[in-house]
Amino acid sequence: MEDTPITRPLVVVTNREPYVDERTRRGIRVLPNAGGVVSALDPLLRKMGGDWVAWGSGSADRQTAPGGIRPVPLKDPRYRLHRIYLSPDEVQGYYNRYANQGLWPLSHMLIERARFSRQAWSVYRSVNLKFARKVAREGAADALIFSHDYQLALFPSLLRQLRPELAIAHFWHIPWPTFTVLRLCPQYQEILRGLLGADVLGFQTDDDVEAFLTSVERTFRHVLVDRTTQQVQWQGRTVQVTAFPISVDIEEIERLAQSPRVTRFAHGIRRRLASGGQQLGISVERADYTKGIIPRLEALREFFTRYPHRRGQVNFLQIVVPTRSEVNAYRTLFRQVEEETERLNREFGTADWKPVLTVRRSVDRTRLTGLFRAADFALVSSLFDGMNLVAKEFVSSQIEGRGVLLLSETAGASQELDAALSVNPWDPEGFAATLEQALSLPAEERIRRMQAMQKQIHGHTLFDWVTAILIALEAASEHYVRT
Ligand code: ADQ
Repeated sequence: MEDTPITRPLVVVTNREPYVDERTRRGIRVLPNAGGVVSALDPLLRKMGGDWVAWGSGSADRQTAPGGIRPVPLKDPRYRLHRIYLSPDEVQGYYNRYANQGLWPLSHMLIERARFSRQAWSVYRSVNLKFARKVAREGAADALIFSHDYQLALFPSLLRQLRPELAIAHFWHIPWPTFTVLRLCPQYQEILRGLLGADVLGFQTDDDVEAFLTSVERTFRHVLVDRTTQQVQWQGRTVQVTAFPISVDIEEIERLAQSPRVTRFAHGIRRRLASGGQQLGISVERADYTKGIIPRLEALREFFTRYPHRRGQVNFLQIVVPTRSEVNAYRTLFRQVEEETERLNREFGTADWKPVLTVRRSVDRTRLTGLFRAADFALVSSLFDGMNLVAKEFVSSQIEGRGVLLLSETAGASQELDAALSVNPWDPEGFAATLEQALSLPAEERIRRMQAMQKQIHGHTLFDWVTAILIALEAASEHYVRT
């Protein structure tokens, strides 16, 4: 990556670690965590050096981290990964229960799925404290602390209590719920107090910022909230609350999309799934109920019913990777997706055509980019989504510009990618009609829309995102009087 304007030491704090070391029969295997946050922060830390604090979840994690510190990379280290080890009870209470069964559905406003308990809350709190103590012990006085997401909502204020002078930015990757929904969480006041320990609080969209500021105003009547500057006066400090929409490394994706390997793969896929006038559609996600997979299958049923001439003309490839399988709701969803897909295929499929093909695992970057490049359309049907990086990855991979993006109105990405065709996952008939419109779009129109979205992403890359947050943090932390 290009030169970074950040000069102070950086400490990144996340729930998931960037590299998991797993014991296998053939020795230790390093599994990189391929999510968007890691791909933004790992190159930055490799360049700047620094520290990353995260839960050490791999079976060989202790072995590769003497004294809890694992150099990254192992040979020729550039930064230090500090691992926090959690007991099975801690993982259950903090991660599976409070974070994933409580805050996750609540933030996505799927309240009937949310479950809270005081017992899980107390584990959540104690694990957040464990993270805060670790950083408090080791963070340099001038460090920039950059913590993340709903698993660590209490971390900023817990760290602030231990080390009041530290500069802390916290980024919330998922939607912020409306106050009416937020207050259903029995601990919502503590969650707000926890986050307000930061100097900079980042959200994906202006709507999230607005919802957060409203929550603060409604909860703490005497606290000053300035809508113009997006600042909250909190316990003698100023908290800057701003939207920093996360993005992708579009240059890297374009390079990969143009590589001979991806080109060969993409051509092969088109020969198999998009020949003779057929169009190839794609969806990629973790099997999560927020992604609207079942509503999308309903929309496809509607589509093949209303537009029978499209039968045999569309191949739809859904790539769903199982996720959070310790949580019941996720196992059930994965089964439902299988059942619904089979039903659809039985209903419309013929001897030589299946409307929906399923890949049930994680796909490597080369293949994923090849599939995105080869596709004629992508369906992003989230019920609610903080941003949705898949939408941006699809656009970045589309070097021929043949693809059409159908994007849920309620995904954060829809606020930036306005040349996509928007769909409402709750409206199967409308969704089906928009898909029909997409398939009929002339080539020039597709290219025009795609180029507009690519231009937008080039102007707001993943590195712009990191840099903007850290610059805001440097600026914000100069304001208050250090104690
Ligand atoms: P997620 O809910 O995980 O992220 P998303 O933003 O789409 O959703 O990111 C998923 C990432 O995993 C993408 O990079 C995607 O390519 C990859 N991925 C998904 N399925 C895959 C598969 N089968 N094989 C390989 N890779 C796969 C959360 C929030 C989002 C927010 C991000 C980042 O829920 O709203 O955009 O964090 O802030």
